[in-house]
Amino acid sequence: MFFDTKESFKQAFVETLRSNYGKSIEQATDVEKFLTLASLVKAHANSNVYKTNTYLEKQAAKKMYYFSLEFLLGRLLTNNLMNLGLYKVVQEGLADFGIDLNTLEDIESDAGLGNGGLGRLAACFLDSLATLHLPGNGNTIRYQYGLFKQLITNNEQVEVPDQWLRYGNAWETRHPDEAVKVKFYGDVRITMNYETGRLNFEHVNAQEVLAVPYDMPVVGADTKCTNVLRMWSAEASDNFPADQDFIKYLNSINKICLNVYPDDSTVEGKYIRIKQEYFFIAAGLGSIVREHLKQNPNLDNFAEKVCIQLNDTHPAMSVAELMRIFLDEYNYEWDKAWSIVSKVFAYTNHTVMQEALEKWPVEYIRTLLPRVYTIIEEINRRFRETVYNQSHDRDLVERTAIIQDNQVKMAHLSIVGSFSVNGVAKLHSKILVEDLFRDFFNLMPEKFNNKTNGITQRRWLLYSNPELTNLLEKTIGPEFKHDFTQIEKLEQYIDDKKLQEAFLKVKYQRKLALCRFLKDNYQIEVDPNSIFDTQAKRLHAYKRQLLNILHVIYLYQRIKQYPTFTMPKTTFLFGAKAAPAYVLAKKIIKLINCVAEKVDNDPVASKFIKVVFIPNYRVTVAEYLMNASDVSEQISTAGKEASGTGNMKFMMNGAITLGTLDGANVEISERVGLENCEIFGLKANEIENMRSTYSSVDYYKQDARIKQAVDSLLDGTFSSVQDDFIDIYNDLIIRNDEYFVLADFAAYVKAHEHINALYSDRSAWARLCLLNIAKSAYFSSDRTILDYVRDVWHIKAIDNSKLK
Ligand code: 26V
Repeated sequence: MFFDTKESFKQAFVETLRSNYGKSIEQATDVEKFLTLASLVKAHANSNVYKTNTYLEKQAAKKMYYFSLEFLLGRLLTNNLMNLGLYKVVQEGLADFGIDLNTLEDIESDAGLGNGGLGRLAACFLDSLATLHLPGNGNTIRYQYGLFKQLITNNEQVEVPDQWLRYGNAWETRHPDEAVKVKFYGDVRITMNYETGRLNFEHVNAQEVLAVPYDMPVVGADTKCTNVLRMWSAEASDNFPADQDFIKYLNSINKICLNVYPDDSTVEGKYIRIKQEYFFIAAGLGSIVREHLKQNPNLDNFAEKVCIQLNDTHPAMSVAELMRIFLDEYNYEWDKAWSIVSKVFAYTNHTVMQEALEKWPVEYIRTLLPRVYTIIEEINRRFRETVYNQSHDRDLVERTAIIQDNQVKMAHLSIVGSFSVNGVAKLHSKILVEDLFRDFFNLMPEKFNNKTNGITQRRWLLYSNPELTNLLEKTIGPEFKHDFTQIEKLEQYIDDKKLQEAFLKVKYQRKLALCRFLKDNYQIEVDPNSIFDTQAKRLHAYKRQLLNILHVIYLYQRIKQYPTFTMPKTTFLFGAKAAPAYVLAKKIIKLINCVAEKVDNDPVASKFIKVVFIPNYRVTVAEYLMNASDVSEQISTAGKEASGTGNMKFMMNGAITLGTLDGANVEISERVGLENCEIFGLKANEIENMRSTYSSVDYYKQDARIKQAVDSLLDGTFSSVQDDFIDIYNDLIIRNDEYFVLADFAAYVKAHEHINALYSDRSAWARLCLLNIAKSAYFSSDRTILDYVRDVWHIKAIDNSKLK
């Protein structure tokens, strides 16, 4: 039921509650009220989907599809109400019924369909695409469970299932009539077509799975343009051989969409992962091709109407699958098919970490996807030939091959099959062309480009930090809310003492909001008058949470040893999930919690420091945490963090970056100025030059502070369990500290001391924070999206006034 005023909302709410649940407001539960409200908002959004699609059909417009195994959406109610401009109407309407909108907002669970940065980036991109009236849809898996929920028990991470669908997903619509059949296993039957003189390839004896789409509207801000996130779910197909065990069949189908990134350390896990990857791209391509053929006589103009962004290599099999569709289903010749298919895909790389670069054993892909495998083989054969003809360099042919050593290299498949390859920050893209993909860059330099990541200022500033938004609006007017480049205007006011005071007040209010959140949800008490120094991101050795906690240990030891030691009271906040099979990362989580406990129980140390590990870090936690922080810890080993996006969220909310010259920190420091953030430590080239000669033991022996902090890992200070942290010790001392933690320790201590000095001058500090906000325009995902549109996608904005 449509509403756009308070009165029409109230009527729709009462009637829908009655027709959906047979209840009045007094009788309904909060969950029923939430679901009713969400259903009204969804209906509103879907009517805009209709308008958008009708317009796009008429225009025969080109569309972009973002293929990603992860979309870390978080909650959607606030975001959708705000973007639709209905927040106030609903808030006031509910208040008339005595219902607090915040209570309903808190019912919604996070859609945690992703691991971290890569998935959240995809969600920010969807928000910007719709807001900029651009036709860009998402394509992914409808996971039954999101990323695990993290509990901290006895200071350790424990994983439990994230039941995000417990109350159903209020935003989705199931479209069983648009299902696509996806085939696994079986054989390839090759027959001769005597009429055409060509070979026919058929995938036979396959296990067929039905991919059923669920669509969620993606609402833009102040526009009717509404895109769709299509999530695929695996179901049983009718086409099932009667002689097989159907329980086995059902079990294997259920595993495909069971959860985000199942453990792939086992053979079975790897098969499921490959199934997931093929499942969502085959379904996605199937429906895109079907859609195209409704409006076009054939696929000849496919690349003019469709562009597909591959979010990392997880959807890389798209290249081979689209070739299969062209060759086997629409009888294209290889060369013609390739000339079209290779103009459809663009690939984004998100990591240079060797362990994270996907390679699959040939045998797995051949077993699971026999026909697709033969196509990958042919792409590989032709590419090897091209490289050889171009270079006569057999080593180069081996290095760039797609199939090599009985493995399929998904990054190579992606590069060969795409017309564009990009990194996600300036430094990262430089490392791609100079190092990781150097050979490819030399062969095809025109494909490579950079697209520095961004975040949506709507979720990360306007909606989650209303106090700062109000202050900014009072200072520079409302234009920045629609055109974030206008935030630059703030720079002219940063010396205004009144504004500085007002900013510090806002920051304090946000600290109080975080304190309340921590108290209500985790019974954690934090002093809002302390410095909030935060590191929030996945736990990984290269991100160096270990450097952070070693520094806290060092402070603890100073406090205990020197009665005259003093420092501004600081709360060190951590939020981090470790992969369930990542033993070292889990130990670091335990260390952080053990240090937290030790400090809490020490009356002297807790005067100066407090350590907080926030359990179950997720989008909703980040919405409280980022804007309450004073210091943003971005301390990865230089050259390892592709971009980082948390760094941008902190900056936009007026926190000072304490970081290495890595990922987007480089561009943050360029924009705000080196003197207005705290950059420390070895640079990427210095790390590379040091790698062969580095000896962590030397640092350990020569710096008494390091020795004392590291020794405390073994002497029982932080755990009564014998050798509890010996793995961490060994990693630093015996395995020579792969991520240069000890090499950067001294510089890190100094950087903190400098930050403390800056913080003590409240007016100067506030000025710094305001300058950071003013310089954050570049890190809006609106800017990133416009860069992709200009250089890669070439899609056109919809004329909002024509959406009726
Ligand atoms: C995954 C893994 C998994 C296996 C163990 C090692 C390892 C190392 C890194 C990764 C990351 C995979 C891709 C990813 O999430 N990259 C992140 O993408 C963000 C958005 O572009 C970017 O801001 C982060 O810097 C980057 O780590």
